[in-house]
Amino acid sequence: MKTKSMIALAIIITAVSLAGCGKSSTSQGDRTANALASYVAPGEKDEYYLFYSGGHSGQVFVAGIPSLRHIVTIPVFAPYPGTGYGFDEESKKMLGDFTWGDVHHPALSQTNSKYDGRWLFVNDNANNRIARIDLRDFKTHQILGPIPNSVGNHGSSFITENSEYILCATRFSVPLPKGRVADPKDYEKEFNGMVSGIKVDPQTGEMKVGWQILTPPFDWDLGSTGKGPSSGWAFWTSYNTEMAHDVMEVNSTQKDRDLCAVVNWRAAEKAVNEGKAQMMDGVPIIDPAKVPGVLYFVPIGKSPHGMDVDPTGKWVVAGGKLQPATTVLNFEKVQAAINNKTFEGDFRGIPILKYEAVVEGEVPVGLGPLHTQYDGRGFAYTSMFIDSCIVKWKLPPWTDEEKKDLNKAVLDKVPAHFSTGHLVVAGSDTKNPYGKWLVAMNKLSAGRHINVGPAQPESSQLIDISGDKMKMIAESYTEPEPHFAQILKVSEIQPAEVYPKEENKDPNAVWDKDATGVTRMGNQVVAKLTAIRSRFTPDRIDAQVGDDLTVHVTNIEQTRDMIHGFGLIEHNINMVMDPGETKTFHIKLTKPGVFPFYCTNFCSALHQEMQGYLVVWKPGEGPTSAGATGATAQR
Ligand code: RUQ
Ligand code: CUA
Repeated sequence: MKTKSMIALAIIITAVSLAGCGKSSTSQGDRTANALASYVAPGEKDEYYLFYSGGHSGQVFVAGIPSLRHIVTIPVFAPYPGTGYGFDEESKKMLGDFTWGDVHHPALSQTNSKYDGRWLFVNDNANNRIARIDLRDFKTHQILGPIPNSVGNHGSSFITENSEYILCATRFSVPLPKGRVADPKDYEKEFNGMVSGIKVDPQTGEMKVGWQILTPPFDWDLGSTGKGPSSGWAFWTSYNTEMAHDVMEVNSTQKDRDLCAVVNWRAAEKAVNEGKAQMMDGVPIIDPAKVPGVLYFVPIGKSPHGMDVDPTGKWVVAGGKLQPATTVLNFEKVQAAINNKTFEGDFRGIPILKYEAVVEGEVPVGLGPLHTQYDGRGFAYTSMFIDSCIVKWKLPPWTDEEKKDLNKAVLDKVPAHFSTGHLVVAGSDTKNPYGKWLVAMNKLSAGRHINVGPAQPESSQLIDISGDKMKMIAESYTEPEPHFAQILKVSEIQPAEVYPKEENKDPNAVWDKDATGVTRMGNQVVAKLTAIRSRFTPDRIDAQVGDDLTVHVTNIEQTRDMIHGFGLIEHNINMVMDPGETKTFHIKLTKPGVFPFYCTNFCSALHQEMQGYLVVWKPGEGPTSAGATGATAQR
């Protein structure tokens, strides 16, 4: 979203008036009331989880609401020594060849358009992946991708009403399939974008690529999925309907309207089942020009960004980045226009719905509207990047007076600091939002915090939306860089307290001293250890230079939060095992020496004593026979 021109514009405007929506002043009485509203006293707990995407940190941050305190980081696309993520074999395999990702839009799993508390899905814009976090343990359990024929997985991850699919659209177009090369000068002819349906297993949450819809080379932007009357549909804005390939900030902003996508995903699924797809790189691809009814376009002004379906499923609101208004589509009119073929032409065989036939109105919310959220009481809240504020406005149906002048539908503005990107209202994308809280995720904090040098943190602000007027309550800072977020009521999930011993299916788990030890087969050395306060058993591993060493560590605690780590000196290894968990690492031993290993997670009064030795003998030296090396541990 941070295009140079918008940043430049924002900086200019920020300099002129730091608060585009007027000044906020807080009286002593308000300060006290606001402090109390977000105060969670020692020993008390927050009411909601806030799951922030972590942007190019590759992670997901969990904070509490109303305190806005950061509680935990869930590593997803980048190693995180804090939980040992990316060091053991399983998480290393999930990360593949990548050590970072760009997380944008988290989506909680839904059943019947309500959060069902099972999974959180997040997309990686950079390496075209989707990850699944299980809310039972707040850990990443699957990373799917890179998705074939998909480049720039930004318009993602939008979940359907019953978590049937994660829907994704490409930000970038390239010659397809991946690996084919063409000159960007031939962009219009040779490049394509794609909409992907990622199928989610209803029992396990396991994702696989279902099908894809080939699109013209527009840059797809943000989207959302339908419900109620728009059930089975999904929507994306686009920028670059101009199909420019260079000097984008000028060349892709020529037209007053860009074409947004209206996708019938159930029709796409049906077409694939009926054999109407062609395979490309192992995926069934639908050409929407040949399969009518799957894709339609609708023109929206100008370089739009967010496109958000309201809780009733009737209104779809697009933010016009470069137009000072949000455009409200009426899905019933969209449906009628499709049925009556009220088109204003086509683009490469894809019908373009007539703008006047499907738009309910353009609401003059102000400068730089990006994303819109809903409280379920008929009100919409739009983030304003340039005006730096949140605008509350009324959804249709509008009175005649409001229709004549939609300024009258704009009800309230509250300044945000500064340049708001996404915002989230609790439960906005469900059919029954919780309402009450809104969090503005601001791109600039502009020194509102203690000085931390040239780079400044991102700012988040908590706004109470329960009354007629919005109330700015609190602010906090995060690491780079929250984009979207999801809010879930704490009482709706019951995360596990430990991994029960009987559920540990790892074939290399050991629970008894007798099963621990070190064995050798040729140059393969395998150590099976237990960890419990405050010792590893065995606490000595002997091997030789040139050996392949595999170490399995089982934390045999069954007490919550009794976590042990396994850090190995000078070998870049740090595993962390939760109670009942087994983890494995594998290394080739290349240097002789005695390398202490130790518990990295402070676990007990004798945590420091929780240590042992990896003795790497020179070739031909030291104990080599099976069974000999673990003997010292069997005390
Ligand atoms: S984008 S600031 Cu990645 Cu969600 Cu709109
Ligand atoms: Cu175990 Cu520290």
